[in-house]
Amino acid sequence: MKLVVAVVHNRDKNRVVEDLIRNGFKFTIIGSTGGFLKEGNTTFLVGTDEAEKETLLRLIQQDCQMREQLVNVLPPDATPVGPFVPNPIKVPVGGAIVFVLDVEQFERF
Ligand code: 2BA
Repeated sequence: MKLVVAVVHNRDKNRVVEDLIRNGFKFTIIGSTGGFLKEGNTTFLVGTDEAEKETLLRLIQQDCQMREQLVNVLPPDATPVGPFVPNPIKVPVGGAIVFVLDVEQFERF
Protein backbone atom coordinates (compact mmCIF):
# COMPACT_ATOMS: atom_id res chain seq x y z
CA MET A 1 0.00 0.00 0.00
CA LYS A 2 1.06 3.60 -0.69
CA LEU A 3 0.23 6.90 0.97
CA VAL A 4 0.12 9.71 -1.56
CA VAL A 5 0.44 13.19 -0.05
CA ALA A 6 -0.48 15.89 -2.57
CA VAL A 7 -0.32 19.65 -1.98
CA VAL A 8 -2.82 21.25 -4.34
CA HIS A 9 -3.81 24.85 -5.11
CA ASN A 10 -7.17 25.71 -3.54
CA ARG A 11 -8.57 26.53 -6.98
CA ASP A 12 -7.92 22.94 -8.13
CA LYS A 13 -9.28 21.31 -4.97
CA ASN A 14 -12.87 20.69 -6.12
CA ARG A 15 -11.80 19.09 -9.41
CA VAL A 16 -9.47 16.71 -7.55
CA VAL A 17 -12.16 15.85 -4.97
CA GLU A 18 -14.73 15.06 -7.67
CA ASP A 19 -12.32 12.91 -9.69
CA LEU A 20 -11.09 10.96 -6.66
CA ILE A 21 -14.65 10.19 -5.59
CA ARG A 22 -15.69 9.26 -9.15
CA ASN A 23 -12.75 6.84 -9.34
CA GLY A 24 -13.36 5.24 -5.96
CA PHE A 25 -10.40 6.60 -3.99
CA LYS A 26 -10.61 7.12 -0.24
CA PHE A 27 -8.93 10.23 1.04
CA THR A 28 -8.59 12.92 3.69
CA ILE A 29 -8.36 16.65 2.95
CA ILE A 30 -6.32 18.92 5.17
CA GLY A 31 -6.41 22.71 4.90
CA SER A 32 -2.77 23.77 4.74
CA THR A 33 -0.64 26.88 4.23
CA GLY A 34 2.34 27.28 1.89
CA GLY A 35 5.48 28.17 3.81
CA PHE A 36 6.74 30.59 1.14
CA LEU A 37 3.63 32.42 -0.08
CA LYS A 38 1.79 31.88 3.24
CA GLU A 39 -1.42 31.32 1.28
CA GLY A 40 -3.95 28.60 1.85
CA ASN A 41 -3.60 25.39 -0.11
CA THR A 42 -5.06 21.91 0.26
CA THR A 43 -3.23 18.73 1.21
CA PHE A 44 -4.73 15.39 0.18
CA LEU A 45 -3.83 12.16 1.98
CA VAL A 46 -4.75 9.20 -0.20
CA GLY A 47 -4.14 5.62 0.88
CA THR A 48 -4.15 3.38 -2.19
CA ASP A 49 -3.10 0.01 -3.51
CA GLU A 50 0.09 0.00 -5.53
CA ALA A 51 -1.92 -1.04 -8.60
CA GLU A 52 -4.03 2.15 -8.46
CA LYS A 53 -1.14 4.52 -7.85
CA GLU A 54 -0.53 5.52 -11.47
CA THR A 55 -4.24 6.21 -12.04
CA LEU A 56 -4.25 8.42 -8.96
CA LEU A 57 -1.16 10.36 -10.05
CA ARG A 58 -2.60 10.86 -13.52
CA LEU A 59 -5.86 12.27 -12.11
CA ILE A 60 -4.01 14.68 -9.84
CA GLN A 61 -1.76 15.74 -12.69
CA GLN A 62 -4.63 16.39 -15.10
CA ASP A 63 -6.64 18.36 -12.52
CA CYS A 64 -3.89 20.67 -11.29
CA GLN A 65 -2.61 23.56 -13.37
CA MET A 66 0.69 25.36 -13.06
CA ARG A 67 0.14 29.04 -12.25
CA GLU A 68 2.36 32.03 -11.77
CA GLN A 69 1.82 34.22 -8.75
CA LEU A 70 3.32 37.60 -7.96
CA VAL A 71 5.04 37.88 -4.61
CA ASN A 72 6.58 41.00 -3.09
CA VAL A 73 10.11 40.50 -1.82
CA LEU A 74 12.87 42.72 -0.47
CA PRO A 75 16.32 42.17 -2.05
CA PRO A 76 18.39 40.04 0.37
CA ASP A 77 20.84 42.91 1.12
CA ALA A 78 18.17 45.60 1.54
CA THR A 79 17.56 47.16 4.93
CA PRO A 80 13.87 47.92 5.33
CA VAL A 81 14.01 51.66 6.11
CA GLY A 82 10.88 53.76 5.78
CA PRO A 83 7.97 52.56 3.70
CA PHE A 84 8.29 49.09 2.23
CA VAL A 85 9.04 49.33 -1.51
CA PRO A 86 7.67 46.17 -3.10
CA ASN A 87 9.78 44.32 -5.61
CA PRO A 88 7.32 41.85 -7.14
CA ILE A 89 8.64 38.64 -8.66
CA LYS A 90 6.73 35.83 -10.33
CA VAL A 91 6.93 32.36 -8.80
CA PRO A 92 5.52 29.21 -10.40
CA VAL A 93 3.02 27.38 -8.17
CA GLY A 94 1.95 23.80 -8.74
CA GLY A 95 0.32 21.96 -10.59
CA ALA A 96 0.65 19.70 -7.54
CA ILE A 97 3.47 18.75 -5.21
CA VAL A 98 3.22 15.00 -4.67
CA PHE A 99 5.00 12.68 -2.23
CA VAL A 100 4.55 8.90 -2.49
CA LEU A 101 5.30 6.97 0.72
CA ASP A 102 5.38 3.26 1.48
CA VAL A 103 2.83 2.27 4.12
CA GLU A 104 4.26 -0.22 6.60
CA GLN A 105 0.90 -1.18 8.08
CA PHE A 106 -2.72 -0.16 7.55
CA GLU A 107 -5.55 -0.96 9.95
CA ARG A 108 -9.19 0.00 10.14
CA PHE A 109 -10.47 -0.75 13.66
P1 2BA B 1 4.61 27.71 -0.93
O1 2BA B 1 5.63 27.31 0.07
O2 2BA B 1 3.76 28.90 -0.61
O3 2BA B 1 5.41 27.96 -2.32
C1 2BA B 1 4.76 28.52 -3.44
C2 2BA B 1 5.71 28.57 -4.62
O4 2BA B 1 6.77 29.48 -4.31
C3 2BA B 1 6.38 27.23 -4.90
O5 2BA B 1 5.56 26.50 -5.77
C4 2BA B 1 7.71 27.65 -5.53
O6 2BA B 1 7.56 27.92 -6.93
C5 2BA B 1 8.01 28.97 -4.85
N1 2BA B 1 8.93 28.81 -3.73
C6 2BA B 1 8.76 28.08 -2.60
N2 2BA B 1 9.79 28.21 -1.77
C7 2BA B 1 10.65 29.05 -2.38
C8 2BA B 1 11.92 29.61 -2.02
N3 2BA B 1 12.52 29.30 -0.86
N4 2BA B 1 12.51 30.47 -2.90
C9 2BA B 1 11.92 30.78 -4.08
N5 2BA B 1 10.72 30.30 -4.47
C10 2BA B 1 10.09 29.45 -3.63
P2 2BA B 1 5.51 24.90 -5.65
O7 2BA B 1 6.91 24.36 -5.64
O8 2BA B 1 4.58 24.42 -6.72
O9 2BA B 1 4.87 24.57 -4.22
C11 2BA B 1 3.49 24.78 -3.94
C12 2BA B 1 3.23 24.48 -2.48
O10 2BA B 1 3.54 23.08 -2.24
C13 2BA B 1 4.15 25.23 -1.51
O11 2BA B 1 3.62 26.51 -1.22
C14 2BA B 1 4.14 24.31 -0.29
O12 2BA B 1 2.94 24.48 0.45
C15 2BA B 1 4.13 22.93 -0.94
N6 2BA B 1 5.48 22.39 -1.11
C16 2BA B 1 6.31 22.56 -2.16
N7 2BA B 1 7.45 21.88 -2.00
C17 2BA B 1 7.36 21.26 -0.81
C18 2BA B 1 8.24 20.41 -0.07
N8 2BA B 1 9.46 20.06 -0.53
N9 2BA B 1 7.83 19.98 1.15
C19 2BA B 1 6.60 20.33 1.62
N10 2BA B 1 5.72 21.12 0.97
C20 2BA B 1 6.10 21.58 -0.23
